[in-house]
Amino acid sequence: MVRRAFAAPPETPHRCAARCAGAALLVGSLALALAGCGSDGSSTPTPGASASTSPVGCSVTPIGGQPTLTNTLFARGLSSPLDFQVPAGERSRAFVVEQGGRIRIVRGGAVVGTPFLDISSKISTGGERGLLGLAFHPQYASNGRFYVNYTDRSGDTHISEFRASPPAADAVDPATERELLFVRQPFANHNGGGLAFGNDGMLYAGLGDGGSAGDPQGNGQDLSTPLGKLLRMNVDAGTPFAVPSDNPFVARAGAFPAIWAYGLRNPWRFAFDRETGDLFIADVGQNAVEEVDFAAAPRRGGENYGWNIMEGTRCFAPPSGCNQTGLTLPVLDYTHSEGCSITGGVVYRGCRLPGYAGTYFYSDYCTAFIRSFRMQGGQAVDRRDWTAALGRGVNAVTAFGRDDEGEVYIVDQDGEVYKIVPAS
Ligand SMILES: [Ca+2]
Ligand SMILES: [Ca+2]
Repeated sequence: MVRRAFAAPPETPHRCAARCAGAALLVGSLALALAGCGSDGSSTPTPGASASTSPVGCSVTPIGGQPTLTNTLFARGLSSPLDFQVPAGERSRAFVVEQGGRIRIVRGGAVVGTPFLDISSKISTGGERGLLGLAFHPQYASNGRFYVNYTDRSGDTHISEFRASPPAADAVDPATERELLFVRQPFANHNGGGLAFGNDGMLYAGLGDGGSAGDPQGNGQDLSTPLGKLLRMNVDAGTPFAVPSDNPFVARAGAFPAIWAYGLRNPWRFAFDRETGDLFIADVGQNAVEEVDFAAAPRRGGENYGWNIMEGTRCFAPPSGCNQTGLTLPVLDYTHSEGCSITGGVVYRGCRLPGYAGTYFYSDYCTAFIRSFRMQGGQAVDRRDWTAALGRGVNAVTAFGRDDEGEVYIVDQDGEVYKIVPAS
C-alpha cells in the first residue's frame, strides 16, 4: 500500500506504549507557566483585522479573466522539500524547507549552496518527522525573526524562533534559537507541522493528535493537551510568548491556553487568506475521508472540528449515530477512492491573475491531483480539477506556497518547486 510520509505510516509506538506521564506533566507545567504569563492585554489585535501580510505592490501586469494555467519549474535539486515561504517585502529570495533539517534559499532560479539554516544535527527525520514548517514574522524585513516546527532526536515537537542578523543575511546562526513550545509526542506520526501568521499578527501552529491510529489517547477532544489542536500565540510579548487574551479557552480551568481550535487529526497544512483573514485547515483523515475545514473572518476561535468523533462528514467513534452537537463540519471532503492524504494549499491573491482571486488550491499527497475551490456564502463552490494543467512533473505535493506578490507555488517532495503561471 502506498502511504504518504505524512499520512499514517506504520503505527510505531514511541518510547512509551501508553500515555506518557512525563508528557502530561510537561505540558501541564507549561500550561501553568503560560497561564501565569497571563494575557497580552490590550495589545491583542482584532482577529481578521488589518492585513499585515497584504501585498506591497505588483511588478507584473495583470492578465484579465481566467486564462488557461500551467506550471513552470521554479527550483529543483532540493532534498525532500516540505514548505515554501517568502517573507513580506522580499523580492529576490525564496525559502524552501528540507525535511532533513535545512532551509535553502532559491535565488535567480538556483538553490544557493550554503543553507539559510541547518539544524539537521538536532532533528529526527523520515516518515512524518523532520523540519516540518516555517513562518516568517510579518516584520521579518526589520526584525529577522522566523519560526520553525521540528521533531528532535527523540521525535518530540519543538516550535522555535530563530533570528537572521541582519535580515538580509543568507545564513543564520542556529544558536539564535529561542524555544516557544515543546510538546512530547506519544507516537511517531501525526506531528502536524504547519505554521502561519494570521492577518491578526498572531502565530498559529497546527499540531496533530499525537499519532498511532484512531486517536487512542483522545487528544483531539481533550482541551488539556496541545495535541490535535490549532494553537494561537503572540510572539511579540511574553516569555516565551504571550497567550492572547481573546483565545477561546483562556478562562477554562485545565485547558491549554494557547488553543484556538480543536478536534483535529493531523492539520499538516493550513493557511489564511491574506486579503480576508479567512482560515482554511486541511485535516488528514484516518482510513476513509480527507477534509478542508473553514472559518470565516472575523474569527473568534473555539471551533471543534470533530476528530475523533467524526472523520470528515462521517461518524468515526462511534461509527454510527455519533453526537454532532457543537461540531464544525468540513466545507469539503473526499474519500480514499480519490486520494489518501490531503495537502492543504493557499488562497490565490496574486498580482498576475486577478480572475482567480480567492481560489484555494490544494492537493493529495498520494494521488497528486491539484484541485481548487472558492468560498461563497459559506459553501465551497467552483470546484475544479487542475491536474491536467498543473500536474506536469508533480509527484507528491507536500505544500503550496506564495511569494510576496501572491503568486502560488507547488512543492513536490521529489525535489522540485513549481510555479502556477498563465499558459500563454
Ligand atoms: Ca473534522
Ligand atoms: Ca516531480
